[in-house]
Amino acid sequence: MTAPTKPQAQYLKDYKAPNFLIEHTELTFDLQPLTTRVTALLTLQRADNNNTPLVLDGIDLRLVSLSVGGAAITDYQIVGEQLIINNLPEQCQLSIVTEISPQTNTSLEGLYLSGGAYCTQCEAQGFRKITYYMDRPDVLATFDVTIIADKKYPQLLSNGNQVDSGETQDGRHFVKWQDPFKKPSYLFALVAGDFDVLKDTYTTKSGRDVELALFVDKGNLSKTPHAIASLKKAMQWDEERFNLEYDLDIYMIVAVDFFNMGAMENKGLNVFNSKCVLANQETATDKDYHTIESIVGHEYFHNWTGNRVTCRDWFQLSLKEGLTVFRDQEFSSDIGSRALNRIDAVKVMRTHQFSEDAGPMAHPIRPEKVIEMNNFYTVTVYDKGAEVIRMMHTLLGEESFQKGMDLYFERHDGQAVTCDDFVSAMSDASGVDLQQFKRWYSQSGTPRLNVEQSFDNDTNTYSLIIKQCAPSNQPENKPLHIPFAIELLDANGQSIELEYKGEKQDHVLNVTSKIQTFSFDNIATKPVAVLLEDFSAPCILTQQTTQTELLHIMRFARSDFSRWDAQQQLFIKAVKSQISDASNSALSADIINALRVLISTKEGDLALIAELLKIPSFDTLAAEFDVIPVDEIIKVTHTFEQQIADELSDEFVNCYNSLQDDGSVSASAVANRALKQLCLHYLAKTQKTEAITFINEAANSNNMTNVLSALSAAVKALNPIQHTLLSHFDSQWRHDVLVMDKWFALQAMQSGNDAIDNIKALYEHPCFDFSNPNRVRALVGSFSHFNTAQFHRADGKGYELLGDLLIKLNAINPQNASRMLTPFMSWKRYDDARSQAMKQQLQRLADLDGLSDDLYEKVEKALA
Ligand code: B3K
Ligand code: ZN
Repeated sequence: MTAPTKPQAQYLKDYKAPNFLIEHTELTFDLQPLTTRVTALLTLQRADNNNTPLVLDGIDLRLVSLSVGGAAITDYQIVGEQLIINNLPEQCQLSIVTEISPQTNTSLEGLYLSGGAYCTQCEAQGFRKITYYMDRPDVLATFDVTIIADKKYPQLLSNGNQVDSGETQDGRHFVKWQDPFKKPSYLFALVAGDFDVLKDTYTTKSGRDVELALFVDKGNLSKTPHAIASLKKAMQWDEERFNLEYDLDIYMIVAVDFFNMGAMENKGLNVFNSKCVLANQETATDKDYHTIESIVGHEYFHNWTGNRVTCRDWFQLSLKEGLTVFRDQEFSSDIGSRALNRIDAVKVMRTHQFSEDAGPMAHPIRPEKVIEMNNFYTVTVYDKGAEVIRMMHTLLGEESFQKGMDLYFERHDGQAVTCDDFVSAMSDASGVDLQQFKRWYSQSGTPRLNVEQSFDNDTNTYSLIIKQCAPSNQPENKPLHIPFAIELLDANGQSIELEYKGEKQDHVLNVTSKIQTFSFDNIATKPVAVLLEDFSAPCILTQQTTQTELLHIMRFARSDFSRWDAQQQLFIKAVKSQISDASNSALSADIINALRVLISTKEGDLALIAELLKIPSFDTLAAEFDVIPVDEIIKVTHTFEQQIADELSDEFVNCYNSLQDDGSVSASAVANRALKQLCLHYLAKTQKTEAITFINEAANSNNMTNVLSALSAAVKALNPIQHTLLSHFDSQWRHDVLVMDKWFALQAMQSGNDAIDNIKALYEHPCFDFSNPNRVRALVGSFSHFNTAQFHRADGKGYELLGDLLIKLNAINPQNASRMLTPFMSWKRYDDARSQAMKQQLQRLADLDGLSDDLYEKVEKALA
């Protein structure tokens, strides 16, 4: 027996421009579940001067024929996943006929048949599962696509504009599409199915009418208005803020049930996971509404940042993803609450991204080595990538940033480019030197900033000494250019004008060296400093701030984000202090009073108040420790929550009663529900008679936000009412799998000792399906991420459950398996017993025959 070959890594440094161009691609699909025939006609043009062979990528394809100008080609080899053709002329039309089997393709990559529809997913390298091709983002071609299928699939869709349709001689039908914009293969899409369609139109700023079409499974039309309204908002926002208009005559979105991620920005034909499209008040929560709006926006914004200008190679993924996340965050902030959106983004950074950056999968936002590209659609490339764009925005200001965007499109429209090209456009348009800043693209790890403050009473000078330290896992890192925003507050909570020696100072400090001092004078008394205001850089900040100072910031900072940040610090300090000294067993009266003021006065944004009353998540607290004290964190947060619930129970009842809910999705109704939900969360932990009344009332409402807040409060508080509520929910919603995902997620939170057995029993539930990523994530993903006590059980049974699942998913859907593996990546951060038990599961995977590249890459790094 020969040992399986080790998957090969690709390196950024090895990039070579393609030796052939594909100027035009014609594809004909004859759709059949087990044998779909794909005929590809590629118009090739040699791009080098050597007689190098044409190397095409292909996986799981049956080659039927290969010819040039009608003559069969014999001078070729198939080696592994490549088709190598020798001695091709300078220019030619290459015809390739292959066969594939969509029905047996459970990887949800390439062309697959599921939920009764044919669908494709080509990013990053799925096109090679459809036909032999130069499946790389820097090969751009125009596409003509003909789809032939049985009439039970009335809608046959692809990119661009429909140019022909009709019947075939054998009673089937066909549709032909042309996409006039050159695109790489990863943006190709095909969908064939029987859908309901919601149609609409949008008139662009320059007066062009664009047809909008949203395709959903039959019977779901009532759940489409929010997505289409979101699309129109996104189109208008991109015109107003970025001066970018849509370019084709039609924009289509198709919602499918089987999808590996949220959505995909294929040119003119977005494919969406149905959970990121379908919503009405009965079935979707306010959070779902927000997510849908943001993802619809994200995919739409890709039309310029990703499609019109794309990536030269996959190492540059953040070029389109970091930038597009920045754009979608700005969209959500402009049309909603900027503070809440910032809080959400920073939570993701501080929990998931910082932990990725500190663990075995740490990579710069522009990675340099990749085995399986799908493993690099990460919080680092996306969210840290967006923070890097945001820092440039902070350094340049909105006006210059927009000039940079204009220059970027002027230079690169229709091209496949690099992150360096983007930074050059920003720097050239603004005159801001971004040379040192570019290190953010090549250095991984989270920089630490140690800040010391001093105040000189004699000169009325206040100084900040900022030390920039390389992350401990990247000791060689060079100093970064960090925009460090601050606010100084006086004793009355007023913001102090920043000046030094008679000159005004900007509130964004340019930190560029390992150690730097910034001084401000003309300050009467020692100020309270709000540091890293709005999280102006993705860094870990260490500072000695007292509880009194944090309460002052929480009350007075001009940035609502920073008020929340101070609240987080207060709780983190309290949790740490209790863990290190059990005699500090309660939150101080000052903290409780600050919370009491918030809930009683209800001043400002109610959704923000709800955030200010939440204890930091397990992940946020875990990030504070080198070795995560699982049991202690669970115990202390439980104690603190109980204290807040008991001491403020009257306030929660009053607050709950005072909040009106008109059932709409207006910002104020959403904020009201958010605060009601918070009240319910605490009240469920008390003996208040109102608690059960409120829970029942919310659980029986016809608004899913209220229903779920009742169920979740009951489950988390171990309130016996949970059993009746859960079983009622199951019988009410069994017909709607997306709603049932919420139920699976609640079931996954069960904290009794039979939690693992419950989950195993739920594998048999009629709605559960291992091949559907939504189901798997709802049940086992929620368990491993949020049911901390049971997942991290001392007997290792929680880890074993995940290990068993990963082995199963490795064969069904490696991409989903790899995503589900994440909790094991930080195994070294737990106590000995837990880390050994997690390692054992990783070892099981390492020993598995037929381990996918996706899992191999992460398991190998984790165990290294
Ligand atoms: N570009 C896609 C993600 C593709 C993931 C491939 N595994 C969605 C997005 O970021 O918009
Ligand atoms: Zn994206």
